Amino acid sequence: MPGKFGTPTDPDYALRLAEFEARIARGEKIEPGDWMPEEYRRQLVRMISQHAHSEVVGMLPEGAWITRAPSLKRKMILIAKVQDEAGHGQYLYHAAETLGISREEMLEALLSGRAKYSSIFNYPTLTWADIGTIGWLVDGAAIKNQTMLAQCSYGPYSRAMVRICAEETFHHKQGKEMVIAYAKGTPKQRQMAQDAINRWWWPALMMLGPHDADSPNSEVLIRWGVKTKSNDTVRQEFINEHAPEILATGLSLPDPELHQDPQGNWRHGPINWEEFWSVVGGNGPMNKERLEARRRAHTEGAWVREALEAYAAKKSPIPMAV
Ligand code: FAQ
Repeated sequence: MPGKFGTPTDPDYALRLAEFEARIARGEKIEPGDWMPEEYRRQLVRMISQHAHSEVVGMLPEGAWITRAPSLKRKMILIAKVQDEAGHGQYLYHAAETLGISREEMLEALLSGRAKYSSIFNYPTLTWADIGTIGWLVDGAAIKNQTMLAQCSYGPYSRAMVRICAEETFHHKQGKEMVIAYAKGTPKQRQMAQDAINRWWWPALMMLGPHDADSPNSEVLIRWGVKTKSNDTVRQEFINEHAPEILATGLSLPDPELHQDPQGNWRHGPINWEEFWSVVGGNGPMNKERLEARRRAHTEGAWVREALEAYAAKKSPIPMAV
């Protein structure tokens, strides 16, 4: 149930805001129906809907390989993973709906190209080794970000994150296992794994968002406990875990400046933010194909929505308005 969304022109805004911020400071969760600033609601709808779209669009690069998996075991794992991503999209659309936006509005924003989704899913999956690499790097980056968001001040988003992180941990492990197997495999497998790491490393760093100095939303999100860490902090945590593990397999990383500093942090070379903003702006290698695939799925799935509505009307004791 949507709550009351306060704006600075409300006579009691300052008082309500102080109470709201005190609740967050005490570690309480904000729940649907509670008073909240309209800007808090807007930021959450923006982030959660983008996140939901990312999960659903994120099914496409991996889904393309289900029919070409090299073994029954790998195929079963991949089907389960792609299905999990659909489920994550569902949890997240539900979480956003608690803020008074409808599923239809969110989908319309995605299909019309107005909504954002993660930059990472606009890159192509060229070989089977990309599937393991997405698990290790993309799910690895997603988990770092989402474990942080599991602490988020908005109850429904925080609880969705806890469930999602549990499943992403499996995604991450299967990817890591696959890349390690190929790194120890035949020269061809090793070459494929290296090529995939070379292509996904930088986009994985970018998916955690622009540098803190170029992140206009971070300040208010951190103030209200939505993000509890900055983009650069999460990125550093991701690199500190993944760089040494990948190097330990004997594979290399495509960053000649990568090194560990005396404090133990793995420092990276310059990120190509021009490429990032071009992808975010709709001009990445696969942006058009991804949106086209989602639009096609929506059109071809119309009969499922109609069937569900007809079934609900049949079951409903009160005749539904058509
Ligand atoms: N792509 O001010 P900030 C996954 C936009 S799930 C596109 O720093 P913020 C699971 C940003 O929206 C991956 N746009 O923004 C999986 C903003 O524009 P706006 C998705 C981006 O929100 C694995 C502008 O730049 N995860 O991978 C990106 O504070 C495998 C300025 O940026 C989430 O969505 C980007 N990478 O921080 C599924 C987690 N980064 O909206 C399938 C939730 C930034 O003002 C297979 N989201 N922008 O017009 C977040 O944690 C945050 O939104 C960040 C960005 C950290 C992504």
